[in-house]
Amino acid sequence: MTPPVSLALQARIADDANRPFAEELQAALAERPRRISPKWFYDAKGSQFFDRICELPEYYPTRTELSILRSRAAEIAHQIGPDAEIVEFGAGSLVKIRLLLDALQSPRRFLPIDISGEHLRGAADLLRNDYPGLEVTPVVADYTRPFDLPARLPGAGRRVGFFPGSTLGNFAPDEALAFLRQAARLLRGGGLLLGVDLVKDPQLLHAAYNDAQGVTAAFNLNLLARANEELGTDFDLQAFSHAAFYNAPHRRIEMHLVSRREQVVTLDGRHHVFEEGETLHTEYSHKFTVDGLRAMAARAGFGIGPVWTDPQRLFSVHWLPAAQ
Ligand code: AVJ
Repeated sequence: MTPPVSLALQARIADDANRPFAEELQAALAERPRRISPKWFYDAKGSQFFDRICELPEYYPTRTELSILRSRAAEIAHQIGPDAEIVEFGAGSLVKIRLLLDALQSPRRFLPIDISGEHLRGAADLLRNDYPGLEVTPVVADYTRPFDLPARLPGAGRRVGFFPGSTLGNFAPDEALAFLRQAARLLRGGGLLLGVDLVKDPQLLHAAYNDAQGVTAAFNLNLLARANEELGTDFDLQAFSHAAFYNAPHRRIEMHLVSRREQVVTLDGRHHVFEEGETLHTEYSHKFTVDGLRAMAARAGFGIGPVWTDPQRLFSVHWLPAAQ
């Protein structure tokens, strides 16, 4: 029988789990410009909003990447070779990894890496059922920090990373380079299959992050709702607006939450004044050229392999071999 857990203990457990979010938000509110990592978008509600974004008519990246993976699966599998160990950065979409696994010749092991153990275990269980020959080894880690992988299986083929969805674009440029350097080290002798969004007509980009139904706005504002629920902040959701725009010189969409009036927000007894029009920056979404991405990958220690795009060149999937 599970012993009853007192309310006080439950509250302490919750506090411990929420401390990283509280600390990062406190720091974000104190700095100028105010900036918080987009990783805090993804509580249960935020993940649901993101799933809805992927279905929006304006949001082309998900369906375009899926169409590339579907139509090029055989060529991708040929680059990767037999008996591979697949390392996914983030316990991502089970649709995308299945497309890859279905095309590969006898994949040996799947290692999804995610900061949330719960999310990971769910994803791992679902895959184990459908791929009985595949070993599934979840790794709980923050892949933006240094970490190691379990030893390679004897007789396994290449170790191959999978990083779809243009999540690389969420990093600042120096963070993206650091991530790629770590990936090149972890994947030595194998390679990285990387999906990134491409530079394009700013109007198309703008529409993708300012959808008519307002789902992206709700996704952005949910960060404040989450803080109110988990950390006891007093953000007035009516007093903040979603703002997303294309910063052409930096080739990125920036998402912000803009204060509609002067207001004070309190977190753990500390007061933070927002002037009218002051923002909390919540996300970068960098857009790449094929050559620019390849140049960054080369600096990180990768070789250059084939790139696959859709006919409109909206999105790209790169095979980046990692030196031995
Ligand atoms: C798919 C996580 C990279 O930058 O497009 C979608 C998330 N943000 N709409 C992206 C997102 C706003 C996103 N990532």
